[in-house]
Amino acid sequence: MSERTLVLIKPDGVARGLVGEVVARIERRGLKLVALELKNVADDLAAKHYAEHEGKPFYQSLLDFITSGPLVAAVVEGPRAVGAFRQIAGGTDPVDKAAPGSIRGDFALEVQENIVHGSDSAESAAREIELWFPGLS
Ligand code: RTP
Ligand code: MG
Repeated sequence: MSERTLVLIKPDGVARGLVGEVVARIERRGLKLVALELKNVADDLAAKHYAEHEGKPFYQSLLDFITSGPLVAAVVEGPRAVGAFRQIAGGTDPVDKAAPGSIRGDFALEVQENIVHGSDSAESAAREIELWFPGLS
């Protein structure tokens, strides 16, 4: 059964010219793009997106980072898209958790500047897709 997930290519990924690389990996896996947009993110959207992290020590730094420059937001669709993209992305910490061959394991060194976001469950995906692409059919 097909599902959807929200992918962000974070400002570090865009600044480093990794948009094509990330999109190629998504498509190579067999997942389909159903929405794609370059965006400058307002503070309130960033805060809603990362609401689950409010109160954590890295929260303000994370909001500053995610609003620091343009990012690419995308909706990606396919069988088991949520888990498949998390696998392509690799673990949150690019050195201790992300395997070589994953996006983070290949391109990142720091836990915050880790190139991509992917929804962590079907429920998160539904919430995040409505936040970033309201009314997408
Ligand atoms: P994401 O939400 O961006 O897909 O990443 P994730 O599920 O792998 O990790 P999550 O725990 O949701 O954390 C969200 C983002 O916050 C930054 N972070 N910094 N300094 C820190 O200890 C720390 N921990 C997390 C990362 O950018 C992480 O992707
Ligand atoms: Mg997360």
